Amino acid sequence: MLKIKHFKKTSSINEIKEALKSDGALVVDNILSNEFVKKLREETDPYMESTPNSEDGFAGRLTTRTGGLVLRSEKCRDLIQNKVILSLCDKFLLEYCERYQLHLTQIIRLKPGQKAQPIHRDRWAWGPHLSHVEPQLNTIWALTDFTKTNGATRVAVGSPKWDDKHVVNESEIIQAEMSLGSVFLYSGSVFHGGGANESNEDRIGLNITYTLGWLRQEENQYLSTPPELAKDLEPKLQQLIGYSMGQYALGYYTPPGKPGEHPEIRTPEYALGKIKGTSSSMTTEDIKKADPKTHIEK
Ligand SMILES: O=C(O)CCC(=O)C(=O)O
Ligand SMILES: [Fe+2]
Repeated sequence: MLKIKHFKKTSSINEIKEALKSDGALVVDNILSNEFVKKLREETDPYMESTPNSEDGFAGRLTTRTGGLVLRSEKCRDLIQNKVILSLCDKFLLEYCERYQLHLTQIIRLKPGQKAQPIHRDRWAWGPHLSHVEPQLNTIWALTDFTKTNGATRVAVGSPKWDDKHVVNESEIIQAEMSLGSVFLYSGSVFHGGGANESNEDRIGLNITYTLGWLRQEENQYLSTPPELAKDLEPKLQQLIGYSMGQYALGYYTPPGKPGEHPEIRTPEYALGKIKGTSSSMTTEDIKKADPKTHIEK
């Protein structure tokens, strides 16, 4: 019988990582208190309520999707930096990159009557090019209970290695039921989709996702959180949203201006008014590769 593994916030990160790798999806139960979720809802509900329904069948015509949450919600900023999730990102994503980054923040509200979303892999956002790496770690924080009837996410447990052309059968799908304050974790490679909301209430989840530092982010964080606003965020968050080098050579810029007005070739931190921003967070390996002398055989 199909089963989604459930963990506690105190479970071993290695065990959670192994489940994420093999099954592609799992639930960590009851991480957030009701009080935390209430505060988060107070911050974000006004934005959610004024969001119109999405306009296509994939995003959901009875679904609202509300983004830009780095600036809109302090509690969302806390969740982006949640210690359990970031420790898992360290183990799960650093296999394929030197730094990972925030991919998107989005409140997904399935209204009553919303049909099930087509089954897909989130890594298809980049097309079919990434079957050889795991590009993504995803969370959906339950801001309401997620039940079979209100549209708990449908997932093909164990599907990360299936061929892209696999046509997923109903018998391969199970729903990620969880209570408010729990989090559904899934990879970029697992087949999944939002469920059908056959209840009378909204199903609300906060989707926060992370990706490799050398890939393009789904939500353009530099436009959602421009430098003049990003400069007041905590350093860890600035780094996660992209105001840091992706790895050696990825993400530098030259400030615009008259000849000689600004220095050349700065790291993104410079745009936040930081004095740092002159070196490119090179790793030892990168330096070796960059210096031809290190390739001379002794
Ligand atoms: O809302 C959900 O349960 C999943 C949504 C999803 O997979 C997506 O929009 O890519
Ligand atoms: Fe998805």
